[in-house]
Amino acid sequence: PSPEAIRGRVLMFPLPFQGHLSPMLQLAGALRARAGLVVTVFHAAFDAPDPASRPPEYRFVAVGEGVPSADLLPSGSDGDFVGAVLRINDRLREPFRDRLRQALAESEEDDGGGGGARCLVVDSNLRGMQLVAEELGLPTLVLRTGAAACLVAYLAFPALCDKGLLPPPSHDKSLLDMPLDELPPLRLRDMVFSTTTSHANMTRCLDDLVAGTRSSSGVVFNTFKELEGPDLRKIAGAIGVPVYPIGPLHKISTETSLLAQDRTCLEWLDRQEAASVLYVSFGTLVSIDEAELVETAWGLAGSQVPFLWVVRHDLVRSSSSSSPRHASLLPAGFAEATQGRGMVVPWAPQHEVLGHRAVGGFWTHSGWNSTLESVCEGVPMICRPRFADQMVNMRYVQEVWRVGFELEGGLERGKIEMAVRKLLCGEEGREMRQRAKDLRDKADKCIKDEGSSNSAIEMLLKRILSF
Ligand code: U2F
Repeated sequence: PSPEAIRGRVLMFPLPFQGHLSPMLQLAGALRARAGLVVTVFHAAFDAPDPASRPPEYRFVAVGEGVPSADLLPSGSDGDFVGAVLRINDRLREPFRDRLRQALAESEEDDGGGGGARCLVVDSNLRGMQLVAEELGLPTLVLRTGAAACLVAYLAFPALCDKGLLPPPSHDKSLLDMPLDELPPLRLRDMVFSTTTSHANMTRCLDDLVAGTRSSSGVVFNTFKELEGPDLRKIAGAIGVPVYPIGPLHKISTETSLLAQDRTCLEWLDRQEAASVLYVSFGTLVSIDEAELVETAWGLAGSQVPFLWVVRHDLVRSSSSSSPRHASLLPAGFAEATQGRGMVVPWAPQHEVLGHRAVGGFWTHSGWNSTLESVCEGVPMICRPRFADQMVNMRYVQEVWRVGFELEGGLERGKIEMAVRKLLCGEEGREMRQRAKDLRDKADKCIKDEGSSNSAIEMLLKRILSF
């Protein structure tokens, strides 16, 4: 829109990880297209989105240039993301105050009659930034990049601690499989969000997250009512602020990938039969060790199923810090054994891959974006969750929506072969695919004119324009 049509500016602060940044930028795209709102995106200095892929009309503001990334990011091979979230909040809060003051002054001047900065949309993990905005009198909205189911689980965390169930008592491992009557279909083990974070840090992180949702002017969810209606209603009752389920965000707004995609895999998919290919990706943060990589490779080879496998440059956690951490670690003989039937890429155009007619299944780590993207294309899943909300997502995929199943036990080639064949070649897999397609149809409807997500966006825009 021309400057005259600008109806204000929305400030955004995503958590500086791809799976959080993408939905925030998709939300930015939707606000821009639907209501002529312009955006300023604050980002940790170490995570500057590539200038070539920044939409030209957005402002990007780096925060904390002097703070070394090593002080913020998860350290070591075990990836303590909760620790990283706490450090990002602690270390970037002061630098953000200055940047925000400056941005508020600038938007008054630059956005003409547009009404200036209306609010800050903050990732739900960035309570520190939200407090700064509140101090400066700016309304805040919270973006939850996970499922509604995940927030329901987070809300139940303190009560399970009070009951002495979390952290799980070490004397009785069988308790881990205990179903939680108040949280079906979750078990106690699904509430162990991290094995690398102290209980004190986990508690602090979740307390902050819940406090942030409660003190906000509303919570935006990348989900839709037809998928998670009961949990969305529970949340609305529990947190007492408006809830806006406007997903699937990747379907209402396109945003260019921040990483270079290997698009040759789409041509390769064009040559494969319908619903024959397994797509394999473990998202942006999960890593595996060298032995697991070898088992995965031979499991895929042994399944005899065509596959497209994303091996990120940092997927493999190496035992020695000096050894290479990329696809060259694939076992000798693997390329020959899978020639013509398998393709390995460092980063795929995932939305297009999942939407390709040749893809019949997705082996995922059950990150929420991947889960939702799979559901939206009618693709059933093999799930291998590792941490955070991924176990919760897996339980809903398996028990509630019944569009996939967990790969149980460790990564072991025989189990992988069986799981892949069950999903791609068996009757159970076919049924899961059918249920996934039913969900896809619901997802398609919810973003149309009378759809639930479309109405939620209208409500959200009204809210933003009222600030
Ligand atoms: C964190 O999840 P991740 O970022 O590890 O995983 P996803 O939520 O599944 O998001 C991965 C995104 O990266 C894209 C893919 C998803 O949008 O389409 N992608 C791609 O474009 N090309 C590729 O080759 C591979 C992936 C966290 F670990 C999870 O527990 C959370 O659920 C999640 C959201 O909060 O963030």
